[in-house]
Amino acid sequence: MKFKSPPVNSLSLDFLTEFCISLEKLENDRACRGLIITSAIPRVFSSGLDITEMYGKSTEHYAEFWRAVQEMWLRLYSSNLGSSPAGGCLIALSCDYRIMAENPKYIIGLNEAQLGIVAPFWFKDTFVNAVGYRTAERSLQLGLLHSVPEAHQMGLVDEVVPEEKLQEKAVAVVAQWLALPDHSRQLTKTMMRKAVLDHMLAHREEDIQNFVKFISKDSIQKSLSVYMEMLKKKKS
Ligand code: CO8
Repeated sequence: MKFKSPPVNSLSLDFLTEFCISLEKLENDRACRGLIITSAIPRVFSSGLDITEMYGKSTEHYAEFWRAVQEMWLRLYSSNLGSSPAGGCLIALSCDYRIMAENPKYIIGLNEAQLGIVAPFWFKDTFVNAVGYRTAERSLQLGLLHSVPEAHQMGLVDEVVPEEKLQEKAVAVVAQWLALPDHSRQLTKTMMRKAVLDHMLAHREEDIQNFVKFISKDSIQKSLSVYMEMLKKKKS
């Protein structure tokens, strides 16, 4: 699957809805056992959640958007499909294996704190499960975006390859994962991830209410507006 939503593959409500539909179709296709997620846009895998969906909209819209973000994670984190290497942090973290292209400009991380917002508990759990508690704690508190060598060293990405080798490597990794019987791979994955998935499902509605309440606050809307301005200024 190649993300292609210019300019920077922001995860808007439409994008997330289409992503979930495509994922469901692939899950139901018996011929498809593994999925590689990459970007069709040069230089960017995904810029993360579309900030404009969290800014200046109605509480109903915030609730609908947040449900779609939850749905994307629930589907991907529990997906029966095989490995899905890519960049872009939450989506990548929900995959089984992450391959990042070597490039001094590339960055990856959960930078919510930099926007004046807070990574929800299930983003945090997914991150902790990948890199360990202490590393996640520091990275989340500082809202760090890590360079490629740093991300590799801390285990946020599993492998680094030259850009032109990305697809070839991803195909080789999928083949390695699919060499195992599906049922043992899937049951092992469920064993490793079930607690985190169950925890989120048990608190799903509460999490939507929390998001809507938090994002609707004037102070948080102000932080997002300052951040968006900063993004635009950086450009000019
Ligand atoms: N949402 C909406 N618009 C965006 C986003 C985004 N996440 N990222 C970039 N854009 C816009 C830019 O403002 C710019 O718009 P315009 O053309 O109108 O000026 C356009 O996309 C292109 O962006 P750039 O010029 O910055 O493109 P570059 O190629 O130079 O850089 C980057 C690409 C590195 C991706 C850069 O755009 C960037 O750093 N973006 C911000 C990424 C970010 O901070 N994302 C975090 C979003 S929050 C999130 O995902 C989790 C939220 C959890 C919520 C919890 C609440 C409780």
